Amino acid sequence: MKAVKNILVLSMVMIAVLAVTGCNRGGGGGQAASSNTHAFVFKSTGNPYGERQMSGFEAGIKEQGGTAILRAPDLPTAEAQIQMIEQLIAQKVASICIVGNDFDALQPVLTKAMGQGIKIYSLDSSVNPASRLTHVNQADSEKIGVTLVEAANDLAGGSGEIAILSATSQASNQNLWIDYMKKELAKPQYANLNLVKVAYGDDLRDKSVSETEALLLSYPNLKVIIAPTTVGIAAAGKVISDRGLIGKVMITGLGLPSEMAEYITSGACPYMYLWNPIDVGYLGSYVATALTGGKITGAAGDSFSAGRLGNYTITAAPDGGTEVLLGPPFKFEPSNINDWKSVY
Ligand code: RAM
Repeated sequence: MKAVKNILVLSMVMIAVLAVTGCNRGGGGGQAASSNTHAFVFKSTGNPYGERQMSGFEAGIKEQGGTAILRAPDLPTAEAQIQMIEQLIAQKVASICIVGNDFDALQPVLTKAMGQGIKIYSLDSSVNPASRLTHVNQADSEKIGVTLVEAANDLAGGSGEIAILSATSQASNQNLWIDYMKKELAKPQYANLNLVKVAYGDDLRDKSVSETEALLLSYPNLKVIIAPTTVGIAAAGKVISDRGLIGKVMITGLGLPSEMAEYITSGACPYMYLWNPIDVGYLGSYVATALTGGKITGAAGDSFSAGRLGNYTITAAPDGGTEVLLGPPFKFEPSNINDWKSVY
């Protein structure tokens, strides 16, 4: 009897923990949340980059005495995120941080949320300016595009076929970076670099593997794959390594050091870039409380303090909205990758 009681008590504690942390398992709609409950909706489950962003967000909210609700749909679609946001509106959360699966499609549900006093901002993958108060941008978007073209040019030796392996075709962060890559590639100094295809692995491991294989099959002379997604670059690194193509086809892009260390060391990916995804989420948590606490409205010029990261000022974003910029991207290469692979 005592054992049964213990199990019951344990189950109740676990249910309480799940309700607090959100996860995707508990916390259905309808319950009233406190004014200090802040939600984070990522693109999809099973993405280690997203998990790190969420852990930074949760740590930041907790350190400010609030409650974090973490959500992500099984597949990276706007429809699934719309359902989640409807639930969060019913739960009366104070703020929602959205990593958008579409730039425009979430506008009706996000404006509905804002109409009910919920502070909405995007992070990582932006939603359109009418759907948000501000956006937390991990790094300057143009700089990312330019840097990745410079890297591809360097690895290709100034000429030949290159391809891009992206996330979903609707991902606004990847699409913006790709637009800047195309603008850069149009410059005369890249006249001998030929972008043959933009493929979409949807930030799903298996699809990213099969899209890489299809690229290799269709373009036997391919020299470089740029993957501006951590899921895509890790999948491409694996395919290149498994097929013995190290040195023939080179990978670069945006990757997690923990997933890419072996490919950077082997030369499959001579170098790549990223920022600290834990810090992106942590910065988001301070945007949440600055908005709900009335310290900022999301307008350009607003300043706030972001805990251990210091002070930030909101600036005008290229899309006509506003944004908060975390900082410059960092280059990972053989000489430093071992220092970072256990950090994120
Ligand atoms: C993937 C996601 C995410 C992006 C990183 C670089 O994990 O698409 O949105 O910022 O890559």
